Amino acid sequence: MNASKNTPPETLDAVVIGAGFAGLYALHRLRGLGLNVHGFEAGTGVGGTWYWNRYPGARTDSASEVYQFWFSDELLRDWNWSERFPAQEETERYLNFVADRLKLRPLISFSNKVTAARWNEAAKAWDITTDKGESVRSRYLLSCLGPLSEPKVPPFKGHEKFKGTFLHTSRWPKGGIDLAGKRVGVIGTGATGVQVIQTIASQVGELYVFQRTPTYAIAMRNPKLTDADRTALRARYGELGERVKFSLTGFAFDMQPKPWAQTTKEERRAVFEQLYADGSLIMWGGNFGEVLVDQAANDELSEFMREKMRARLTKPGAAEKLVPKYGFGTRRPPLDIGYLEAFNRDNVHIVDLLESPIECCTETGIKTGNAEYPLDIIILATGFDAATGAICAIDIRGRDGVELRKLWDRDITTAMGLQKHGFPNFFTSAAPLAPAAAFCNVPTCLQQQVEWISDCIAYVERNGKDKVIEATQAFEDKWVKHHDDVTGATLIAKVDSWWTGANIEGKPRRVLSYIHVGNYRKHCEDVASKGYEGFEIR
Ligand code: N01
Repeated sequence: MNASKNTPPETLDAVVIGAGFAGLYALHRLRGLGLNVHGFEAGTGVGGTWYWNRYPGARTDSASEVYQFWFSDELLRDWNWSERFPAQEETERYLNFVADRLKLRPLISFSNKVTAARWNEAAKAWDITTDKGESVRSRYLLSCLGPLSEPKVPPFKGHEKFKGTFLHTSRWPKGGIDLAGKRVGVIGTGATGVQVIQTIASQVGELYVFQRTPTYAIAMRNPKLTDADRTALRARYGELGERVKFSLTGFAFDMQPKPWAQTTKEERRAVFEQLYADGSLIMWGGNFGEVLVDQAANDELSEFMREKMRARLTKPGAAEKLVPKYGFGTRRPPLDIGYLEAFNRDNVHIVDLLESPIECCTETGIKTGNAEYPLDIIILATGFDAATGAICAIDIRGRDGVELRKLWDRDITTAMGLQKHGFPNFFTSAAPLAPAAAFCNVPTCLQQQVEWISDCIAYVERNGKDKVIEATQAFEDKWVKHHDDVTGATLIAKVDSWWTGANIEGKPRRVLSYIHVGNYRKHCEDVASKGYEGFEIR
């Protein structure tokens, strides 16, 4: 033990799992409290989502000016974004820049995956083990695993027989893959599938897109930023940093101020056109609030979006397959750069799995109910076991040996997504029943959660006799009820998607994310201002 400079001491104040946005910030904040803190990261470097998702075309759907840390003037001053929606390489580079500036690397054990954590009541601490045989004891344990880190790999029959390359987008090799001239199959058309398909369509020989549910696509507007643009944006950082905090979705825009019922159809159309022209998620998070809860309002907006999509498709029959029937915004709508136009190409073929599902993989490709597709490469853009998957991949046992994954196998509940009753001193970010699980510009929500958690730990350090904090069952139940009341009133609750846990077989159904970033923040601030009401400190 303690052989390398990154090896943690065996007894720690805090352990942070994951070195993405949340993990890096948590290490910085907890070290700032004077705690002895250490991070474990499964990857070889920092970046989290932006380390793992290096598939062709990966980039943010959030504008760079709101996809960054707000707490440090120095970081804001010294980092120069090159475009409005930065690509994976740039976002990963940004997080490396942050890790270096804050001197966080020596605090992290890389290539070290936490596999188990057990609450030790006698020691009032967590006993944590990793796949590299590290074993440490820590008073606090923080999950900073991100909402979308556990890949969903559907058990396609016979996939092990396939002789070509078979991989999930979030496990793309660092050196890339030679796609030139190859016969490639992409399964899945969510935000990831969209980016892969639009990027590789012109590189591959033949591209077969295996689609089950079509996706909405908002044409992205992604200008390169000039020095003048950056100067103008920097001048607004203070204002933008405040706006993201209390918005609906953690972006620097909010829903339309005028109620739907007080506008005419023509006025609404003008608003839709204006939002669409921005080429960003303002089309979704800056639209009329009614479209999230009122079917008739949602139908009108959905039809507008369908029109926009149809106008981009030229092949006969393509629109019928590619234009969604479900309501816009009830699943996460991706931004795209030529996704729909890719289907106008002769080498891109849509395979409609609703007509004929995948039966199996063969040695040479994919077989559906009515055809066989010879392929060199199969790309799974099949998504993630969101919000719970990565946490449940760790064997976490709380008081009396209770297993977290067994609880969540029955019902997914938390106290504000920050703690779970029965798991003292275990804090979660991007966990269910908080906006960071899905319905948020994620860095906004992760920063808020890390700040709340670190302030809470500082409070417990000062006020707890044993320095132990745990959400009460009563508080957790109250939050779950409130969460269900808020989210159950939306159209999202009625639609199958990863947002409702419906993409994973057997996963208990619940809208995973709390809806309304600003309201969530107010709830969190209220709890803290009352001495962490709803949490027992001992
Ligand atoms: O995953 P998804 P994702 N057979 O779950 C299909 C964020 N993100 O990785 O809907 C056939 O959305 C599935 O079909 P269906 C963003 O928040 C952000 O694309 O289950 N198909 C669906 O089409 C996003 O929402 C960015 O019928 C199967 C697809 O696979 C989230 O990550 C970029 C299947 C999965 O779509 C997740 O997006 C990328 C099966 N057995 C991602 N199983 C940016 O910010 C699944 N599918 C830019």
